[in-house]
Amino acid sequence: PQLEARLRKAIENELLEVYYQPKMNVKEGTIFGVEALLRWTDDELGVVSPEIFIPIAEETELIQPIWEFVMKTACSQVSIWNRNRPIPLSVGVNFSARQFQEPRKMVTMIEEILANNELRPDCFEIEITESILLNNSREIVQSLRTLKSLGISISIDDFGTGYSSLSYLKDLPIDCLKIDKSFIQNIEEDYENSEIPEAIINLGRSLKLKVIAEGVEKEYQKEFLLSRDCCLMQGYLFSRPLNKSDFEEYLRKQK
Ligand code: G
Ligand code: G
Ligand code: MN
Ligand code: NA
Repeated sequence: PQLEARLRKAIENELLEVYYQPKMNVKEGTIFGVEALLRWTDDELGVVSPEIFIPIAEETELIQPIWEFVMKTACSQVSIWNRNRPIPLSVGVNFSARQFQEPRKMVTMIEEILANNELRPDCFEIEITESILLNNSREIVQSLRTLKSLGISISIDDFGTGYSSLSYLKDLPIDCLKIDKSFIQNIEEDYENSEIPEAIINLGRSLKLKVIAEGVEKEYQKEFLLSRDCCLMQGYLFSRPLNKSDFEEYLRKQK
């Protein structure tokens, strides 16, 4: 309850900030997109991890204003960055199950926010976990199809850690699998423990889905992924999530 009250204050006082982590095409040596990640620095508590406050926000109605804040901030920011780029960046936003309780409202709001910020729908990506799809009500499936028809991409976050069946991969309009970082971090220097990421890469290829590896920290993990022709990566090896100005600096250095 105390944390909830502070979170409420933090939203009012605009203490939440969106950070950006680059998504790399390592083969081409380019950044093709970013993931928006929320950060909260509280006056008294210091930095509070989203792993702590997102679950609290989900239990209350606070997840809605938080989601709208991340959506608006990230979409307007990436739209501005894209003005100076020959190939636009895509932006991935993490969605929680709560958004899918009112799927039609969610779709309307996404359309509105993209239009208001002049962000192309094909530059927008929603990141959802498998658990959201466990409840594949007709309404959710319909809303995913609508999003897809608008040109929006749908990525499965933390792929491989849910306990869901794989049948949804064929039935739903999924574009991309994000290999959970735990699998990538287990890959050792001699490529020991690489069976699961390898299997996910092959699964993605068979189903014609994009596959991105998360949590790449070591050069040899990158080399393993490249050797299996998985070129899309995200992780501290390339960059931590950065605030707006640090990310702009990072973009400048890339040129
Ligand atoms: O960036 P970090 O590793 O601290 O994030 C921890 C967890 O919080 C991750 O599971 C991440 O998906 C989640 N998270 C970060 N930002 C957001 C957000 O804006 N919305 C939601 N729903 N989850 C987020
Ligand atoms: O659950 P989701 O994939 O949305 O959250 C991604 C989380 O992983 C974020 O909290 C982000 O800060 C974190 N992260 C990103 N890259 C790395 C990495 O290379 N190593 C570790 N340990 N965490 C990472
Ligand atoms: Mn994510
Ligand atoms: Na993840």
